[in-house]
Amino acid sequence: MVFWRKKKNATEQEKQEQEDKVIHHPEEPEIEPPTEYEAELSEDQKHEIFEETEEEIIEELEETPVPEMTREIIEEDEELDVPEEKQGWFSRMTEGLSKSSNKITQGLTDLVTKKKLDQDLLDELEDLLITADLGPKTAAKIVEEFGKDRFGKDISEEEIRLALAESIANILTPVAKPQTFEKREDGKPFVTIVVGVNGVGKTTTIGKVAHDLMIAAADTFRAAAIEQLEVWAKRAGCPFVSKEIGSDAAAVAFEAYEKAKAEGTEVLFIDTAGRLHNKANLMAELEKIVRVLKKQDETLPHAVLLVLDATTGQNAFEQVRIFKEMMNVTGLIVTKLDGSAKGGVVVGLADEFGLPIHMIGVGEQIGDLRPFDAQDFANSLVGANS
Ligand SMILES: Nc1nc2c(ncn2[C@@H]2O[C@H](COP(=O)(O)OP(=O)(O)OP(=O)(O)O)[C@@H](O)[C@H]2O)c(=O)[nH]1
Ligand SMILES: [Mg+2]
Repeated sequence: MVFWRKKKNATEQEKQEQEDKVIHHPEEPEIEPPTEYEAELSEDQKHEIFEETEEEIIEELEETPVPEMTREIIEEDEELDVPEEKQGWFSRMTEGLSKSSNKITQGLTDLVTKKKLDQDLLDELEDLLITADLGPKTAAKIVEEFGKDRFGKDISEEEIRLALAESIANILTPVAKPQTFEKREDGKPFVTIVVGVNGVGKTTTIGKVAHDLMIAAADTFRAAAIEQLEVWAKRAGCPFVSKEIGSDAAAVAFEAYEKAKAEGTEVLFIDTAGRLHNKANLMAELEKIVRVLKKQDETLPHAVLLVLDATTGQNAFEQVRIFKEMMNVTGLIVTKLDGSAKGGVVVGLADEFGLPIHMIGVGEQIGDLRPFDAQDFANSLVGANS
């Protein structure tokens, strides 16, 4: 029998418990592989995890309509007037970011009652940026830069807004790197593993980009998760690899890579579970996927994308730290900026980690996931025009 024993190093244990909380949201039921833990789950949980029918999944997905996008339609779209398309996306992003930008713009209006820039005004501006989730370090840096040449001078709200947009764009520009899926010279598939805690939008994100690629369901914990991805794959018309619930996630990755190679697929996306019980389980599973892929080709995976949910705000920093410890995270995707007043977190993440930000999600439809543009994002966030 195994007894739970307090570790000698209590701080180490506390750290682990803290990290498990970040990995596993406290409101989520604790879920382990069904073979060992099924008996401990309530009927409702069992239904949610194992018995969600295809109809229920489709119904859930249909609440977020997914346009039928074919390669032809995308190419037609690309040939259309670019500025108009860009304008369309910009207004969608601005609308999506409105909760975050309202916080900043309303804060600015309340703040600028005086004309001269003094220390009080700078302090208030710093507080405002902190409440907008940019994080204390980044807020201090922006405010310091802002105050440099302007201290004691007259200042208008518009001037502050433009200066903020510029500072934010300067922070974001080095990390704004749309991911390109160019054909590899060796003719083998470009392999991307998608990781992140539960519910951040991994599966949906893969569904949104899934054109001309193959996707593999290496989240083998829930039947619903596999079916959810299969529905997306069918809609996107791309090949899909999965195994039954409870099977080895690394085996799915292995088989998917073999298949992608044999079929000459250019890009393979591997979805992973976020819903694991603790960091140790998650780490073991992700490490195994990587190990198994590396056996096939030492250069695999070519990318590890960490998906973050903007609504979690400052918690996203902790998630990046933990996942960076576990994997060689090559880039970030930030989702749910539409439902969040915490869009400023993107700026803090860029400043703190310098990891490429490839895409952002401002809604549940395919067109709501787009390459990340620094200047547009900065302008949207502070309510400045493009
Ligand atoms: N509003 C909004 N919702 C989103 C966005 N991206 C994903 N979602 C929704 O977030 C929910 C969770 O998304 P999933 O893709 O299932 O998340 P996941 O990371 O795969 O979750 P697990 O498989 O449980 O780890 C779904 O209802 C999505 O429609 C976004 O950019 N905006
Ligand atoms: Mg998923």
